[in-house]
This record gives sequence, C-alpha cells and structure tokens, in this order.
Amino acid sequence: MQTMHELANIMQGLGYSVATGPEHEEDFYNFECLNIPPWHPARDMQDTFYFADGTLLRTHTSPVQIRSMLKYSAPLRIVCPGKVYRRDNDPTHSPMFNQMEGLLIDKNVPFSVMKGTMAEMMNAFFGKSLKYRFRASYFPFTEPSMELDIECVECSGHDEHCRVCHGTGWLEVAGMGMVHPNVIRAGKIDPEIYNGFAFGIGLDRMAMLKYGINDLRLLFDGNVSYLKGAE
Ligand code: 2NL
Repeated sequence: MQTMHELANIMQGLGYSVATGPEHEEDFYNFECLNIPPWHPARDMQDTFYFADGTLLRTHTSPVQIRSMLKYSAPLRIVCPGKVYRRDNDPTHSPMFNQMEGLLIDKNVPFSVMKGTMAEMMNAFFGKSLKYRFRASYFPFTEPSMELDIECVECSGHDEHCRVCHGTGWLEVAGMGMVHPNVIRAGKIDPEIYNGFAFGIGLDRMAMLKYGINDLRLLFDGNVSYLKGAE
C-alpha cells in the first residue's frame, strides 16, 4: 500500500488522477478492447481465472483505463493501481499481485514524453538519478512497445554476484508503449485526432527492490510480526 501510494503521489504531481475499477471483469474489457483476439495465448485457461459464465478475474488493470476512456473521453491522464490475478504460483509469482498502469491521451503526444515520464517516475521513487535504458518489446495493446531497465539499485552494476540483478547491472521495471489505434478506438476516441502512451508496473516487485525484500511470499503470507516490522 505504501509503494502504491508513493507511486500514485508521484504521478499526481505530474497531473495524473487515480482511477479504480472492478476486479471481477468481462472478457470484453479485459481482452477484446485491448486488441487481444480470441486465439491469443494470453487468454489461455493456464493464465486466466475464468468463472463458469465466461467472466473473469482481471489479469491487468487495463480494463480500468478502457472504462475511463469510455466515461471521460480525451484528453485523459490517469494511473490505475490495484490487484490483478493470474494462474501462477511459485517462489517468484503469486496468483494475486498488484499493478499500476498509466494512460495519457492527448493531441500530438511524442514518444519522448513517455520516455521522460517513465525515467522521472523511477528517479522520484528511488530518490536518486538512475541510469536507464529502453529495450524494444511487444505488447498487443501498444505499438511501438518498450521495456524499461534501470541501473541495479543494489549494486549499480559493480557486483558480479549481486543477488538482485544477478550480475547484469540492470533491473527490468516497466513495460510501455504508444497506445495501439485499435485500443483508442475501443475507448470511443478518434485515433486520427488523439494519441498517447500507456505503461504497466509490477508494484510488488517495486516494493521488493526499494525495501530489499528478497522473497515475494513475505508480502502475502500474513506473518504478523514480519508485517509489524520485527525480524
Ligand atoms: C508490463 C506491461 C503494459 C500497458 C501495460 C495499456 C493499457 C491500455 C492501453 C495500452 Cl488501456 N496499454 N497498458 C501498456 C504497455 C505495457 O504493461 O510488463 N507490465 C508489468
């Protein structure tokens, strides 16, 4: 919750509003509006919790952004923090985890504004000016798409045995891209007039990096003495 509020506050300082929405969603808002066709592997029963009636537990907070475009239209600047669900359960994956996505829609939004916003958000969160790099990536809902790596907050790339970055010197912290015209259209906004960018950040991982937590399960086990701050 602390990490969620810290990141939301940073983005509110840049003029973003916080939007929330249902965790129990429809296929239409979770997948169809996001340019994820019926045959896409992300819809697999392996990944998504489905109910018998075809509704589902949201796999990302993107449906909140779709609902916000439909409700408020453009221009729009929002962040959407909240719980998301995927059929994953091992030492580094929990079936319920927290995400914060962001969406900016306006006229003539350049790629550089996305890069600057992401870098500034990370600097503000970690309290220092970090080295960063953007790598080309793919998401169905953005084009082009990128992933953001920041300098390892533990070793700054100086420890080849670092337990956090495993000696790479880099940490993957966010996915983002320019919103796909099909997704803008799904929000009943004209992609010939408006464009924008969106991003997604895993909040549990951000908390682990900032506070040096080495096991994801510590966040969810409900160990009261640990949660109170005792050893
Ligand atoms: C990741 C990737 C991402 C988005 C989320 C988004 C939402 C709408 C439209 C377009 Cl409504 N995009 N969200 C975009 C790119 C990446 O998350 O790896 N997150 C941890």
